[in-house]
Amino acid sequence: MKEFFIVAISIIIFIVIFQVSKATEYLSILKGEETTRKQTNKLNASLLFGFLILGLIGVWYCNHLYYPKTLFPQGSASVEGETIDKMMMVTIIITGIVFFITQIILFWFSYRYQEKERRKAFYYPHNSTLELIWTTVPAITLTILVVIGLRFWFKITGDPPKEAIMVEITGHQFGWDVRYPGKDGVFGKKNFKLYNNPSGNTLAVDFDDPASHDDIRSTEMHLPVGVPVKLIIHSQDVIHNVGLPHFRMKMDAVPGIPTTLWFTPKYTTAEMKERTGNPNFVYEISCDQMCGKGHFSMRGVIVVESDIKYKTWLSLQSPEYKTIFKSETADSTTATADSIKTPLAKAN
Ligand SMILES: [Cu+2]
Repeated sequence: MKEFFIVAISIIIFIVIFQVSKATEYLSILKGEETTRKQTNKLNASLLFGFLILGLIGVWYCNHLYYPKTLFPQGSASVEGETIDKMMMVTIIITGIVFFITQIILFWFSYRYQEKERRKAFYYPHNSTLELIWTTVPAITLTILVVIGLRFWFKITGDPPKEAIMVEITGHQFGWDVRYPGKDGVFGKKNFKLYNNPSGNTLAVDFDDPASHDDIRSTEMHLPVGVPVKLIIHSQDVIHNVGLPHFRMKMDAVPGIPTTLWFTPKYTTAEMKERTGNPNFVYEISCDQMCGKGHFSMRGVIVVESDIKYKTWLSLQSPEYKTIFKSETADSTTATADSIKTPLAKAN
């Protein structure tokens, strides 16, 4: 609330100053007085200088107020995210230096070179050397930044280390479903035609594929700490986005086109609770793509834990196949592919 009033008061002060200067300007035009015009000019020059000082204080104050509330001071919770933080810092430093130099010069010049008696403007229309410098230096700098970013992009969307685990995440309006490949390490095939809400097969898994029989489905994602994880990302309806701010990762979930991304969690959820001093800390999956009226509610949770805890959790999960075909599997432990398919075919 305090911040709101500070912003509101700043805006009101700005509007008042703007209106006063505008009124003074109109008055001088109406009166046609040379002295009033000169006074207005002087006032404008001083206001511009004041704006520079206030602006610089504002930049410092906002940073002081809001920086601790960002996720930056926590550091990246994934090994790969450290590179993102470094790239971000380099970009902020480079653009920050340029910002301060250009803004200070802009407002200082407006004040320093205001209209004065017997002062004549210096005519300086062109300088090829200067133009060459301010075109090539930013072009080279941006190219270097883009190349570093692209190399990183190819890394995290490429093949993960051999020991990586695979987790599938599917977005829908409005929530996330997570699937693990089970003991065989292979995901069962999917076919959108098999989507069946009443039976619970909303991920459209083809249960004719034996690889699907040990696949585990969950609404919460559990990950072991220190082990690379490759996310295979799907969407069932519109474009969503798997946003993992603590890990500095995000990737679009596109219907029909699976996307991937891998990273290595550095801290367990319990460690993050200590690091942040927040006993309620959870790793969050936020949908980073406006995907409809319930977009705000697409919050998923990732639990990062020790390898043992992760394996224990996984072993306690019942495969989706068993959950969906409870009655069939209870009758016969050797359910055939046909008997599995029947209830779906009937429901279709
Ligand atoms: Cu979404």
